[in-house]
Amino acid sequence: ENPYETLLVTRQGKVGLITLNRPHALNALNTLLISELNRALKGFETDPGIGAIVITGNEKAFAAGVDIKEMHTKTFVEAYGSDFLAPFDKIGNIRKPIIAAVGGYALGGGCELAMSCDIILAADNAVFGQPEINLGIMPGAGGTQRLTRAVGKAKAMELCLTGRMMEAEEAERANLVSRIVPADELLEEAMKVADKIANLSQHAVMMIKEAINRGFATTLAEGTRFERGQFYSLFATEDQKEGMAAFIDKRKPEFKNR
Ligand code: CO8
Repeated sequence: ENPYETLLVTRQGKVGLITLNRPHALNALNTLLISELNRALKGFETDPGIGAIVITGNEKAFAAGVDIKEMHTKTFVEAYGSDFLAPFDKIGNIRKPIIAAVGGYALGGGCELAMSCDIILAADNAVFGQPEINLGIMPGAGGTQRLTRAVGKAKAMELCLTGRMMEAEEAERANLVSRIVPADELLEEAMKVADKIANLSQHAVMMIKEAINRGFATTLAEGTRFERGQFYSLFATEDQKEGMAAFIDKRKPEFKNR
């Protein structure tokens, strides 16, 4: 039984699958959805049987932004006082890899949600954009920052300042997405990638995620130093011994997350 109102949450093997489920509103992110998303992510994060997470929407929309109908009457005092976007940041605290499988619209907060994930796989019908400027506001969940780091200043400026939307092909050329797959194969492909990751050594997986993210948040020298420490520490795991022994013995490794 599904305990969520705005999500469908299931698992396949070691992969947790979260499907945003407000199709009548193009999966607009309302307060309930964001809090349920945090709850579902936390559940998978603390579940030792889960090694990777996929977030997806439907064919028409990944998510068309924060729910404008819920947000439009807010005053500055309410917005600032309640810090209503704060729960959004918690997605960044999840240590297991998260794949965004994006079909259709990923706009505003929807694009920001995808960019908060670790890998974006795009269906060939995906559309990305930060159209907030058309509403008289600006991106508020990392759009001006993560988009710029992904696609560079000129394109991020153009997209954020004009609200122009970008189709999958342009998004791939601009390095926003890792690759494009046919829309009807999107979920299957995302699950395959997640399953591959979930069956590797989870210490190494989580440390890679952490090191790449550390590099985004700091300098090259600092990031490299951090990486080196993490690298050495993996020699304390049984999985490193197993992985290397299996290579030498010409067999498949059996990782035990120890
Ligand atoms: N909020 C609320 N409802 C929405 C949203 C949204 N963001 N997007 C679509 N809907 C609703 C529509 O109102 C419509 O509802 P109804 O049937 O009751 O009229 C239904 O979804 C279907 O949408 P459309 O009829 O508009 O579908 P179209 O195919 O004609 O158009 C579009 C699709 C182009 C995607 C269009 O719906 C659109 O422009 N949507 C708004 C996109 C947008 O401006 N997004 C940015 C929102 S602001 C934001 O995200 C702020 C981020 C700040 C930080 C976030 C932190 C979490």
